[in-house]
Parts: sequence; structure tokens; C-alpha cells
Amino acid sequence: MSARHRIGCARLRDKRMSADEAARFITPHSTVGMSGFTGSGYPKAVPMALAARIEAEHAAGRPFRVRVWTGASTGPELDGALARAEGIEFRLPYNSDPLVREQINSGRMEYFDLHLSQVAPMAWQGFLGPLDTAVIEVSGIREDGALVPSSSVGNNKTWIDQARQVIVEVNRWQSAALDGMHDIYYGTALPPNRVPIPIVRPGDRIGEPYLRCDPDKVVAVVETDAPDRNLPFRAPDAAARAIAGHLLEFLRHEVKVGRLPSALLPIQSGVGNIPNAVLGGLLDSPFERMNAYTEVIQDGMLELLAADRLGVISATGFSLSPEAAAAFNADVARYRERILLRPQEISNHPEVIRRLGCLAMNGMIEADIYGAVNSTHVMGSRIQNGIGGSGDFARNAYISIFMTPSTAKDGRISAIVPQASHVDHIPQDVQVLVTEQGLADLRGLSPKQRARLVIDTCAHPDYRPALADYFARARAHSYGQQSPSLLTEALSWHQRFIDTGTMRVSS
Ligand code: 0RQ
Repeated sequence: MSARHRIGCARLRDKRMSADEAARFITPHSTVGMSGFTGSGYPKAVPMALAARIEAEHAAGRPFRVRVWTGASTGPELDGALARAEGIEFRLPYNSDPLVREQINSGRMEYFDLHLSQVAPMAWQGFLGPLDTAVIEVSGIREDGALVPSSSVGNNKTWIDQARQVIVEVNRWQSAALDGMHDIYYGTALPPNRVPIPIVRPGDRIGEPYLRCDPDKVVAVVETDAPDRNLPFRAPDAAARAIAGHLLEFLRHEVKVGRLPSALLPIQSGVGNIPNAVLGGLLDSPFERMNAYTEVIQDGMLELLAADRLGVISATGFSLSPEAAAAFNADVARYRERILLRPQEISNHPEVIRRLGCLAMNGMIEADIYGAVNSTHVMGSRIQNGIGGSGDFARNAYISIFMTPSTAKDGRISAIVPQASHVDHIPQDVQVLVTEQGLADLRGLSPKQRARLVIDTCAHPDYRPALADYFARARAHSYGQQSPSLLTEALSWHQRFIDTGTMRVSS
């Protein structure tokens, strides 16, 4: 495919260069805002060239690290390559790369984990500091220099606006038919000038299909032809199928008693195999044509769209298996009218989520008996990924649902604990907990009522006696009886795993 076809703007065509040349615009200790959201639409060539340059500088004894901002997680060519080169000094707002995780947890990298809807507003407010360079993957450049986004939007609008200079990667692997799918809203402002976001249905288009970009700011255009990360999904195991089953039964019941319409309310589904299994379950469900207002489109969402079970999906990026990505790329035109990719401050906007009444379904690491949820920190201190959009959706959802297998690490750890070792979602933001053991509907229950239900319904039978024993003793000896707690013991529950490698306790 000719450059003319993808790069319509003659001025920007003249700025084409190699990734190595483009990476030279990035200087040590500077801040780089990269595109990318859950492995889609991230730049692939410039970060690798930057990593090679950093390695060369380190080999010559010259320190070289940068601050990296993105939309969410990226891929091995970005986070992986830069971490391998020991090139990231500071990272925000979400990461799932194992090398980056290791460097954060060993204290070698600073990580600012924040609600995904708040990244752009914080950048506008100036709290994140100046942005030196934006590196943005697009699927094309129009004659007037406007950018056609690729498979995610994330924070691209903000990075382009705020950066001193812009490097554009034009990726031919991304389908040209993505043109027209995006909805870039330029109406956001800071208080006191904020106005309502005019979305009243998931499919409402309120913005423009392209990213505005001043061609004078563009210092380099790099052509690529490389796939998104596209990790395969595990086939749902028995636990994932059981969780999906409990959840679908719950939703059917809510429809039956008139608390949900027969097409449900717009669904939001988090990342991971269990949310994907739930989407698989919706394929055969009795609900009428549904809609999704979510942040990531995974395989299960596309299947629902293809089967006409979903009408419209509003999101900010894709997270597909290689097969689903290939199938989607071959058939984008078929989906274009029914998928909207928006900036993440809109896909995750609390006001819109609250107005639409989303059904939020997210994974978790652990929940305590009162319904506080830990989504981010294993044993209270090791970051797994980050809060991502789970907080944006959980607090504002019509029903906020969290799910996990009842045990982790081959049964050696209970995902239901006396007290969460770290709290991302307070009990008020957690209405339904689901494990393969069962579903606890916590709405309208006091903390003590919640505790009984969570222990009896969600905990694995191996851990129920110990949890029930803890709760009984807390009832007898706690300082207060609203949320009975034996503080030292509650936290030593976690310490037991660190000391002995198992949380199993005989009761
Ligand atoms: O460890 O990697 O060593 O095997 O944690 O666990 O079971 O693979 O979990 O992929 O479903 O992710 C919460 C992380 C769950 C995810 C989380 C260990 C376990 C394993 C991962 P290993 P699984 P999943 C929209 C919404 C926050 C962001 C979010 C997440 C590893 O859902 O990142 O929701 N959520 N965004 O063994 C000790 C426990 C454990 C445990 C699991 N209780 N104790 N270890 N593990 N439970 C999307 C975005 O925002 C972009």
C-alpha cells in the first residue's frame, strides 16, 4: 500500500523517517505520552528504537531513562522493550507487562496508578507535569493533517494537545476501514467551565472521527506494519463457567422481578478470562438486544455484536486474541457503525456511566467478608496491574459486580478474607460478589449480614470454618459491632501466607 494512500498530507509525508531517527527526538528524563490501551493501538517501532538507544547509552555509561504515560497497558514492543533496557523511571496509569511489574515491585520504577477517567483531566490541570513528546499510532493521516486513530483512542487527544512535539506512527496493519469508527469529543473543559457530556445512549456520537493535530508540532512520521499485542484467551475453565452461570441466573432474576429491563442495561466488562467467559454466556442468554458502554472490546463482545445480541458498543480500545483480531480486521466495515471508540475520559466518564446505569462486571484479587475489594495489590503490597477503569465503573454503576475464583495459587490462598489487605473498592461500591461457589447480592445488607452471606455463599468450603470462626470471635471481642474486626488477626491472615506459603488454617 502506498504512503500516499495512508498519508494524505503532503507536509507530513515529507517528515517520514526511520524509527531510529525519530527516537533521537526523545531526550533523557523527558516525559513521553504514548498511545495504547490494553494492547491495542500502541506505537511499536519508536519505543523499540528508543529502547535500543537507551541500551547503547547505558553501555557507554550514560544514564538514560524516561517517564512514560499511556492510555492503559501496551505490549512487549513498548513496556517490555523499555523495561528490559531499564529505561522507564516513572510510569502511569495502568500496566500489565510482567517486566514493568517486576521493576515496580522491586522498587526500581515509580508507578502512579490512577482512575483511567482521571488521567486526561489531571494532565490538563497540570498535576502530571509538562509533556515533552507524544508518540501516537494512527491508521492514517488525512490531507489536512488530521489523524485517523487506530485500534484505540485512550489519551491520544490529550497527549497530542499537550505535547511540545509529536511523533506519529502510521501502521498499515491497522485496517483502513477503521476510518469513521472513532468519536473524539473536544467539548471537555475544567471547572468552572464544565458542561454536561451529551451522551444519553451508548451509541450517541458527540464528537469528530479524527484527532486534530497541528502539523507544525509533528517532528517525525514513521511507517509501520505490525500487529497489536493480541494475547489468546484461555478457554473458560470450570470456575469461569460456574461464575458466568451464577451471574446470568442473577441477571435473569433481576429482569424477572422488574429491576432490570429485558435488554438489561449497558454492560461493562473488565479484562481477563472470567469476564470474557461471562460474555460467552450472554451469547445464549434470553436477554433482548443489549448494548455495551465499556472501555475494552474483547473477543466475547465482538461475538455478541456479530450475533446481533449486542446493538452498539462504546469503548476506547480493543483487547483481542490473534484470531479475533484477524477476523475483525478483515471485516471492520461491517462493524464500523456499531462500534464507537472514544477518548478514555469519555468512555469511563462517571457522569455518563451513572446516567446510562451500566452493569459493571470486573475481576478482583480478593474481597473481604464485608465486601471491600482489592483489585490491585497482592498481599497488600505487590502491584498486579492497577485499578484501571474498575473504580470509574464500580462507583457509578447501576449494579457493581466483582468476580473471582474463590481461591488462588492452587487453593493455597482464599480470595475471601477477613479484611482486604488493600482496598480499591469500598463496600458501598461493591453490590454483588461472585465466585464459582455462588453469588452474594449485598444490596441493602448491613456489614454483619453481608459477612454471613459472603462466608456462606462465596468462600471456598475449605476456608469457611476459619472465616466463620474469625467472624464469631470478632462478634465477641471487637471494639465495635458495626463491622466487627480483630485488627491484628485480620492482617496476620495474609502474613500467614507470606510466612508459610499457605493461608490454609485448621479450625
Ligand atoms: O498470579 O500471574 O503469578 O499466575 O494474581 O490472577 O487469576 O490471572 O486474574 O487475569 O482475572 O485478573 C484483578 C488482576 C484479575 C484484573 C485482576 C494472582 C494469580 C495470578 C492474576 P500469576 P488471574 P485475572 C477494565 C477493568 C483491575 C483493573 C480492572 C485487574 C495473578 O481483573 O487487573 O478491573 N483488575 N479494569 O494467582 C494472591 C489472591 C490472588 C492472587 C489472584 N487472592 N492472592 N494472588 N492472584 N488472586 C479494564 C481496564 O481497566 C484496562
